Amino acid sequence: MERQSVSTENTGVIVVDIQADFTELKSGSLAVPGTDAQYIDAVQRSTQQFLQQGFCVYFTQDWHPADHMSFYTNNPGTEPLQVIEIGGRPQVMWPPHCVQGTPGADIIVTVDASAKTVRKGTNSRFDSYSGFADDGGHKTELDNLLRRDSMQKLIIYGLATDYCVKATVLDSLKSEYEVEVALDLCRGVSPETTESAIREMKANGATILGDQ
Ligand code: VGL
Ligand code: ZN
Repeated sequence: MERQSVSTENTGVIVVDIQADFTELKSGSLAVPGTDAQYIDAVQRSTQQFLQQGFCVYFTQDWHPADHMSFYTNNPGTEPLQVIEIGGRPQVMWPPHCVQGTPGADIIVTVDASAKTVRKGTNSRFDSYSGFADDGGHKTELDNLLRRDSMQKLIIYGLATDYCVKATVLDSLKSEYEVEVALDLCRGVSPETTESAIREMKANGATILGDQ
């Protein structure tokens, strides 16, 4: 399909948050619908193929301290998925997930060859859906890595379409990368927010592969 026509030169692949806690396969605490063995296999195979074709691959990893502000358990009186305001921003109350050093935080696709992993959400005071920076504006090393590797185009997929994939795509576009979203390798938390995420990514200039 179209994906094969993309030149490996200057094109990076960003695999967003393929972690145990986000999957049904691993009975994760924040399992995204449709993240069964078949889905993880497809991500595994595609990612390995991209590497074999010579693309640079970057993994993002949600990596929260146990006292992270996005966990409903750290905000007394709140329930999972409730939206509250923190620091003037809406914040979804998530079940505890991807706690640093726990099995739930593991990236569950394995590739041979070199791929870089960028951790995010490491500051307990700020959430970070984007692989580039957290809600407080603190940058990760992702943009520096991509520039060091002379990347201009990005192929992005993973979890979840409506949160971390969307935020990473929008920040990529802001940083003037050309972006293709491999939608068949993405799954969303809810149908409504996934639909609007796709519209928003498109409206901001992303090419959506595998869209109807
Ligand atoms: C994510 C909710 C909370 C994601 C991360 O990877 O999309 N969603 N933390
Ligand atoms: Zn998180």
